[in-house]
Amino acid sequence: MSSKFFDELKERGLIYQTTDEEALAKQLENESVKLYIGFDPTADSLHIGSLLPILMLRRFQLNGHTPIGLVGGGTGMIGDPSFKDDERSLNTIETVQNWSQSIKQQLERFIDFEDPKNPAIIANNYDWLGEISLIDFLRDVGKNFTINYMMSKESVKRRIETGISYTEFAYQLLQAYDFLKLYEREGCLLQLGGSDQWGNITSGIELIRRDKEVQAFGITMPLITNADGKKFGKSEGNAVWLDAEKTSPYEFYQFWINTDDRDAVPFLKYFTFLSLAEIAEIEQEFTQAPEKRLAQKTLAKEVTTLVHGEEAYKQAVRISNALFSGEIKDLTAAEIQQGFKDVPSYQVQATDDLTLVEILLTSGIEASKRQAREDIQNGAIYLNGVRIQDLQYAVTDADKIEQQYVVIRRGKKKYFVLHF
Ligand code: 629
Repeated sequence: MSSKFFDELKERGLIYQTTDEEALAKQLENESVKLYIGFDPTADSLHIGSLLPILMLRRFQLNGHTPIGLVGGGTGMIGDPSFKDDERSLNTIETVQNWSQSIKQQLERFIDFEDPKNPAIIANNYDWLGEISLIDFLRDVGKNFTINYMMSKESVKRRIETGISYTEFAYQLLQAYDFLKLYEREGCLLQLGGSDQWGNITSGIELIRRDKEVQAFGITMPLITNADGKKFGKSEGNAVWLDAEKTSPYEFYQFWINTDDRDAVPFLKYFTFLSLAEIAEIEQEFTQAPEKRLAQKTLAKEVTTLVHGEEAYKQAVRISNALFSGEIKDLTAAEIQQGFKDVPSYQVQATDDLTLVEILLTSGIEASKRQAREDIQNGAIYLNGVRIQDLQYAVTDADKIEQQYVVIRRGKKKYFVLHF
């Protein structure tokens, strides 16, 4: 028995491991299954490392199954040791609860609660982990697991040698208990996670089997790697966040546009809802003319629209084009802020109009008056994308984008932003 949906997931490269694949594929084919993925609040936003699992929830929902987004308000108080080299420091309950709230809101944007047939569910494991007594936990959960079983997990093996607290060691039982609770409360029979979650997921399946004599299932997704061997999800060393305040839609768009040629097609399969047939067409055009970057452009369009919406995507394209061509005078102040975030900026206190030479000097763009004049005369200075060679040029309100910004360029691509 195979399932078309499950086969497509495999073809997209989204399946790393499963338990009892045959029985699982059969369930997915014949029934509407409830499934969950957990997200621990370890920051005030999710980053693109969580995007693949989030989109998985949506893929299952689009195929008639019911996704449960679980916020780890309880497990976030403990810290998952899976494949982590070091013990985590504990966060305060206020912090974890604030972060849980943000993460809940982010998850809610990706799954549909209004679907008449299989509306999504959101849950927070603090609701049960915050209440269970230690005695109940040790009797009802702990008794089902031997220390030997818990220590045999790849995810904690390394830490057994280097050191792991009792607290973090117990984590897998908390996650196992969640799966049992979601089975009891919602009839949830399937848990998904990245490949780092295999050990925790199988502990839950084990608990449900022992406690309920029911077969539950697990699926893990591959860890995304870059063809160039760099860590996926980092842009200049920083995480790429889903929160627009932390990573602007323009930066987000740039991250995807910069995808290596070798990764672009696999990423279309992982991160978009385009059909495999549509992706095959794009791949064909892309192979014939990689310099047109059709695969990257499609990827950046789809993912930016998915995460930040159509308007933010269009704005990101406008900013990118403006920066590429130097035609920036039609950008809005908000677009200048996004596009020139990492460019040196200078606060200019101008009551009167200043000449361009004076501005270049007071902002520190040029070291001397002589150098400023020379650069202007040589045609190396651009104001809002327009070359200025007039030594007497005065910067007036008419030059200020929304009364606030003037963008100076020296040479081909050295940018400075003046903020009035
Ligand atoms: C309680 C907590 C559960 C089930 C899961 C969890 C969270 C889990 C975990 N997951 C990672 C996280 O929260 O730590 N113990 O950052 C992260 N996850 C998404 C993917 C992941 C995983 O949110 O599963 O593999 C990243 O791709 O690392 O009852």
